[in-house]
Amino acid sequence: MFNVFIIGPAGSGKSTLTHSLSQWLLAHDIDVVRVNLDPAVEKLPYEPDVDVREWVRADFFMEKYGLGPNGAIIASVDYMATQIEKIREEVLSSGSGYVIFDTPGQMELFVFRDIGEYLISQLSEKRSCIIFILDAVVALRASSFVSSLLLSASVFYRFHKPMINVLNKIDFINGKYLEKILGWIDNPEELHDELRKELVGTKLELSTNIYETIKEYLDIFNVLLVSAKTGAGIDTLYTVLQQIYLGGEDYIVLP
Ligand SMILES: Nc1nc2c(ncn2[C@@H]2O[C@H](COP(=O)(O)OP(=O)(O)OP(=O)(O)O)[C@@H](O)[C@H]2O)c(=O)[nH]1
Ligand SMILES: [Mg+2]
Repeated sequence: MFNVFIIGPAGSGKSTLTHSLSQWLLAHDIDVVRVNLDPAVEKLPYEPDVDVREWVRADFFMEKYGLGPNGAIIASVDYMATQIEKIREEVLSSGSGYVIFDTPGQMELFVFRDIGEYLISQLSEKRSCIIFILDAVVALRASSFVSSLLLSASVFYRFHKPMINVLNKIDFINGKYLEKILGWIDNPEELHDELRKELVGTKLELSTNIYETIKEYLDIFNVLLVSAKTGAGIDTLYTVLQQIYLGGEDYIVLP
């Protein structure tokens, strides 16, 4: 089994990518198990093989304890931990091949709490990795692109697993902007130039320090361009996933 956790900010396309990556795998005769780990989602673009809502639903905590949406997700994720053995067993008995985990929408309630780290460690097999999604629509400004990469870096810092960054929704943005983002990825000095145009004073000073970190991060981690909607870039994503699968847990650096 190769476990792939899809993590990213709210609305970045985690569920849509779970759908399109699994469709791609199935079309290439590769077994796949789709796991929904979002206790609050109402509608999914795919039919999950394992669905955490079978054990825990955020709306139950809202109704029973009068919690708001975020409080209910925190309570659900905590409760999920008590059910982890059952969830794990169901995942293990659902098939082989790729196991794709679609994670909760409010990533900070899942990723940045110890319980999220515990859940992912309990669900990780020997071979596992993270796909981190950056939303192309959010990344149009240099400073927003840097913020998205910082978020990605903090996910890597948190889990220290092989990780692939994907810039999703490339179908949605104008070719001219896409070229610009590609320029930032391939030649971070262009990103620095753009930051200098966009920011002034203390903000620029701070962002220059942050830029140095991001530059190093981009040296290690490539960013793949995909569209979960049209399927563009999924074949390259699969190639990189296979490299990680064959290279094992030590395979951090991407070509
Ligand atoms: N144009 C375009 N839209 C996309 C793409 N991927 C996702 N979307 C749209 O973005 C919206 C959010 O997609 P989801 O897949 O639900 O995103 P998510 O990260 O699972 O959202 P939460 O779980 O609520 O955080 C939906 O309207 C999708 O149709 C893409 O590649 N291109
Ligand atoms: Mg989702």
